[in-house]
Parts: sequence; C-alpha cells; structure tokens
Amino acid sequence: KSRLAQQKERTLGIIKPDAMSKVGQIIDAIFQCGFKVTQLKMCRLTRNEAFQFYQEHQGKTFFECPDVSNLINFMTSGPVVAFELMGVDAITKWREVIGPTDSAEARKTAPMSLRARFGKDNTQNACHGSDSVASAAREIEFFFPSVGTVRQNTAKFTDCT
Ligand code: RTP
Ligand code: MG
Repeated sequence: KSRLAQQKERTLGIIKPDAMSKVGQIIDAIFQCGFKVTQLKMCRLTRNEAFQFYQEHQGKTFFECPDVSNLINFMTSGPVVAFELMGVDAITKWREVIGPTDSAEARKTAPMSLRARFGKDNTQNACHGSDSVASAAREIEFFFPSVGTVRQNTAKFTDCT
C-alpha cells in the first residue's frame, strides 16, 4: 500500500426522472468506473424538496421558467434514484463520467458520457453530480440524513476501504 494514501471523497449522484428506464445501465457504468455505492434510494421529490435541493439556482431563468425547461417540474415529474458514491477524487470523477450539462453538447464533446448516452437536452440530462465538497456534504445529508437512519432502516457503510 502506498505511503501516500489517496484521499477518498464522497459525492451525491442522482438518476433523474428522464433516465429511470436506464437505471440498470447507469448503475453498471458506476461500478465499471470503480466507484463504491455507499448509500442508495429511490424516491419521488415533492416540489418543496426539489426547490430546497436546487436552492443555489433560485433566480436563474431555468429554475422557474414557465416552459418545459422548468427544473422543478422536471425533477418532480417522476421518481429518481439518489446515491452516495465513494472513491478517490469522486466529485470530479463522477462529473466527468456524467459529462457536460447540455446533453447535446455532451454528444459532441464527450460521447461516452452518461448525459451523451442517456440525456435529452439542457434540462433533461439524465444525471446529477455534486459540484464541490461543500455541495456534496449538503446534498448527501439532504437525501440521507444522518439522524434517524435506524428508523429509516437504511444500510450505511461507515468505512469502505
Ligand atoms: P447538476 O447540478 O444536475 O449535476 O448539473 P450541472 O451542475 O451540470 O448544471 P447546473 O448549472 O447545476 O444546473 C442544474 C440543472 O438544471 C438544469 N438546467 N437547465 N434550461 C437550462 O438552461 C438549464 N440549465 C440547467 C439541468 O437539469 C441541470 O443539470
Ligand atoms: Mg450543479
């Protein structure tokens, strides 16, 4: 084992409502990329929950625009699968695996990415990934609150080495 122990990181990923029929292929890609899945659940967000989850985007046009690119309408349109991934440099690596925000751009610049393969456009883009250590901490706590995990009967790894 290397003396320079590489720092493991956690990140929060979501399979968005538009890609729920591709859950099998996406989970398969997650394991092939070497991530460990340390928590996972399927759920359907309420409007309040989606609003809270994406609070950093309040005020942006796509957040509450009246057309089909409305982020809240999209994220509450059906169930999602949310998961915590663990691995070396997991935040950056997972965002590389999912690709650029716009699925059409992803098909040009990152054709193997999940958004290129399974996304539709700039809004319906198949997957989410936390963008920083602080976002990852907030988003993991959002989907997998550390209080009450016994009553929720969730299986939780504390160490995945
Ligand atoms: P995410 O947060 O979902 O991982 O995606 P991201 O960082 O690549 O993109 P972000 O700027 O954080 O935007 C969050 C989500 O909002 C939707 N969006 N729609 N119509 C638009 O112009 C637009 N821009 C963003 C997408 O679903 C995006 O993933
Ligand atoms: Mg983002």
